[in-house]
Amino acid sequence: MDASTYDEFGNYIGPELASSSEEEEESDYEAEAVHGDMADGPDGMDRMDEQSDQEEHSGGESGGYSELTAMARRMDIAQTQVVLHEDKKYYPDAEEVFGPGVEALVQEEDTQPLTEPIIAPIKVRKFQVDEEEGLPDTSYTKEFLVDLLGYPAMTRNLAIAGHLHHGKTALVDLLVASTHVWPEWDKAAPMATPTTKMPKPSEKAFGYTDVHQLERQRGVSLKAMPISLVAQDTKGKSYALNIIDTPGHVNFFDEVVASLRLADGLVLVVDAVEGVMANTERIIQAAVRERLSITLVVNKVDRLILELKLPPADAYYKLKLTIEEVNSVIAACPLATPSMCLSPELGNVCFASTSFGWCFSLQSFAKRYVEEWDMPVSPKELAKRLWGDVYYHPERRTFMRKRAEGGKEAKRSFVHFILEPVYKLFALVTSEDEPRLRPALEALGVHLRKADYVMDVRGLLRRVLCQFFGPPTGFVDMCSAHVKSPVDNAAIKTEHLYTGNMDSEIAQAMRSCSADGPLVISVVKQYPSSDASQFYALGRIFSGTVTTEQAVRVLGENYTSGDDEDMALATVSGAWLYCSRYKIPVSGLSAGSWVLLGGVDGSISKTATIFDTTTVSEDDLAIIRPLQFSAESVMKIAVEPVVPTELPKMLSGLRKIGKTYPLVQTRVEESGEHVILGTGELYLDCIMHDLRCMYSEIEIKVADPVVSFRETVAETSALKVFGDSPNGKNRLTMISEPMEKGVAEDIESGKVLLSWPARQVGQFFESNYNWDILAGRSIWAFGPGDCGPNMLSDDTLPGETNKTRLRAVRDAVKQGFQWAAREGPLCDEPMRNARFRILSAELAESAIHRGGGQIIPAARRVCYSSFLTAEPRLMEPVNFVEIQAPAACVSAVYTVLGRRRGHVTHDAPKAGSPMYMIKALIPTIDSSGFETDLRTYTQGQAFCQQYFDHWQVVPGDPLDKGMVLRPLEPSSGQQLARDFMLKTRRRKGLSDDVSIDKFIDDPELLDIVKSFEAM
Ligand SMILES: Nc1nc2c(ncn2[C@@H]2O[C@H](COP(=O)(O)OP(=O)(O)OP(=O)(O)O)[C@@H](O)[C@H]2O)c(=O)[nH]1
Ligand SMILES: [Mg+2]
Repeated sequence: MDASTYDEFGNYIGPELASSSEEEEESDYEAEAVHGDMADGPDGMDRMDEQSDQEEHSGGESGGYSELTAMARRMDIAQTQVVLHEDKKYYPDAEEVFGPGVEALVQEEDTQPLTEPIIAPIKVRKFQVDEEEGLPDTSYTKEFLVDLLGYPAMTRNLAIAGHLHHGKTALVDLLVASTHVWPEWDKAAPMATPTTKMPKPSEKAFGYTDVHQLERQRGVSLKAMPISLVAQDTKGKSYALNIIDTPGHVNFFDEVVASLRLADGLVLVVDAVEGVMANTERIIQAAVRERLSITLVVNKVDRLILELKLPPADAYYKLKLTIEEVNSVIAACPLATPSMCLSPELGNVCFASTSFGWCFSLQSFAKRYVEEWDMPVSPKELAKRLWGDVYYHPERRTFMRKRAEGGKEAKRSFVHFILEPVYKLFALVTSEDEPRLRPALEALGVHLRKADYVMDVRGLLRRVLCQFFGPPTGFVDMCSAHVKSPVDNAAIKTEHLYTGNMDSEIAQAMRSCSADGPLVISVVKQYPSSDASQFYALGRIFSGTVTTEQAVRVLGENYTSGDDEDMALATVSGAWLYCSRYKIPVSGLSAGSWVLLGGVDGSISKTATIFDTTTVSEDDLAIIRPLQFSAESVMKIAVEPVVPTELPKMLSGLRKIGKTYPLVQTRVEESGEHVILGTGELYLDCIMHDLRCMYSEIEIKVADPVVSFRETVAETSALKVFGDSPNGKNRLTMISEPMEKGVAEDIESGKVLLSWPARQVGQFFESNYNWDILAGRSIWAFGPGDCGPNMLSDDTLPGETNKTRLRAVRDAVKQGFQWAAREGPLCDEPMRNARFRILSAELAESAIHRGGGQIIPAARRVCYSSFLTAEPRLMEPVNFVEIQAPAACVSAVYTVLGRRRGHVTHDAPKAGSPMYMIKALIPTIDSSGFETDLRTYTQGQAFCQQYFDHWQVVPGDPLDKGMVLRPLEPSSGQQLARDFMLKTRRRKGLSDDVSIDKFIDDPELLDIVKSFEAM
């Protein structure tokens, strides 16, 4: 033993002894292996055999043996080596169990709530009904429809509108059922009117255009939905109809306004029993404003027969009355012309009972007679004699204007030829059973299956009437004759809507509805996909042809030629014809059609104008006017996510809400509160549904609904107030006063515009309000915005004020005024009906001392101080309510209204119906819950519709500190103004009191103002 190879403790420290130790191990292993094999018995023998087999196979004895031994050795090492506790493996890892690519997470505690499944099922997000099997079968080919749309003269763009539940969707259903394979319609029986009988679920037929989840749950249309189809008139000529079915609920009037923008003609649907209602009037007014032709469908004629049980002669009077009511509303519109008058013999009125599947015009009915009786007159000539005071004398077989002839009374031709046969058909089907009914029907050319005869009477009636009247060709006649085609209407629409130069190439192409001109599309609405993940834009092509993959410019509502911030470039990713439940993909569509575009919605918030990028130069661009609603969003709710970290989700949801609801406004208040402004309770309810379920899927807290207010002045400022700029080198003196009644409304409705030459503005005020011509000319601004109901005018005298300097700071003063008008001093709400007059201005000599930074705040402060010295008042919105109730409930209606500060303005029975019509005004803040209250008090017999009507001054002085407000007690009378102001201020995080000290620096002036206040 070599001592140098060992240390003092006897451990070996010499060179490695690899070979010898390996040999030793090897020999040990051999011995063990042999030993082990022997001990294994028959098994061991088997293994030996296998080994020898393998060896033979591998072809080398020594090689195979050494491999085997190496393996055995490794196993042995694995078995004998010491493994640390932490390296020990007790369980297989995830990869061994589940395969490669699986990640296993180990969590100390359960982070998932028990209510959530560990492996959640895949969620299908679907919020609207689509055709399940792609495109449905139709009586025409889709290619034919698209080709026909290429001929604008053969196209009609129609908006179907009317009061709530007057049967608009059912009218569209009738057109769909006559052109589409629609099993749902065939199965469903017509429902009884909702007031008389609740339908069984199996009977329930959903409108083809009611596709939104909520529309089906509530049985009311909420969104305007388009459909394009081909229909034939009485001569068999095909027309491509682009139809948009609009909601009838007053809260969704914005959808109607957007639809009217797309259309060339309005198809007004009126219930024959209810007649003209509040929303019918508003729709007519909006259509006249949009310069559309109006046609009428008097619907639910069956109610006169089955419900009111009127004799045919009285039914004629009721129908006539309904048409006259519509005519009188049209005639009352300022822009209406006598040519808009409606009458069945002119062909612009149809009669229908859409749930029983028929709709006819006099001409289509006359055609039946002419064909069946082989009459020697044209249907048009006969139709002229079927309405009005024309009587048919059967003995003489002539039509006469005189009722009695030779002592015999003749029947009115409409009653004789139309109503009586229809009544007889109703009587026949409802009273006879199959053995007698079948031959009678066969004689009329109505052939039914055996199964049809065992249906309930409503179902059978519909089968019979559907076959008897056939497809609604009379309706197509009416639309083709009385609604202008997109080519014929192009000039009117362009002149009415286009804001650009009317002599430009674009305007010329739009006027001629040219398919080869530059592309111009007016986008009015956006629709979410059925899973609400993306948006499509629906628009009308004014000129040019849109194709997929086309590069376009999208101009928003704020685009002007000087400010192109609101313009974006986009590529059309897809173009479709939108048919509510299905979309027909098209490679291109040309002027006059409606198109649904994909890929362009990114920058669109409400409406937009689309131009192509190639043919039009940027200087020629101008937008198509944004929608003008006569309604206003005054009801307000504040929203907040339950989990604060989910705020971004809510904000993105709010953006999407803004895209799909034309009139909704969302904004953040100074206090950080997110508020949504809508037109009414149902509107806000639907928004909350969409926000919670479709667009954000989070829990959201909602505050009680409140309303927005306006701030105004009741008197002229008590004294001239002045305000200094921060550097003390400029001084503006102003007074504030209320404007005459009607000025604010004229400004808002655009009857007077500041873009007019000053002389014209002066003349407007001179002729309408008896103003001095100079007073009109000195108007500087309306505000807030271009059409805000407040005014700033320059009443300085040239001798006292340096006019040149004042003109130089004009923009800054206007900005200060705009700011003040947007956020009033009482509770940060916009001002209304206030006129600010600049009486004098002392301005710094050098321009540097009178920059925007000095003048804007000074102008704002002096607006505020003059406002506060002019008896400031709060204004609240007031709703118009129309209530329909049976006579017995009228007193209950008065009681409910009385408890909510409402008062009745009109109360009379509705002619030709058992109902009473009550018209009333009710402050919007007290209107939430009114409908429920009314139903409760009248056992569900009264129906109401309400919409914003006007602004009204709240009683009381909001600044009167003497008013004692008791917490938890409702305020009344003169306390209201202060109560509303304080509550609004608190909600917005403002201090309780409005102090004028903030706006007046000069101590002397302040003393005088305070002494006035104390008086
Ligand atoms: N008696 C009768 N009832 C009808 C007729 N047409 C529709 N209805 C019923 O009137 C109710 C409303 O029909 P819709 O077609 O949804 O009416 P709408 O005008 O589209 O309603 P909104 O869009 O919600 O304003 C339904 O209960 C229909 O069954 C009709 O011709 N006669
Ligand atoms: Mg509807």
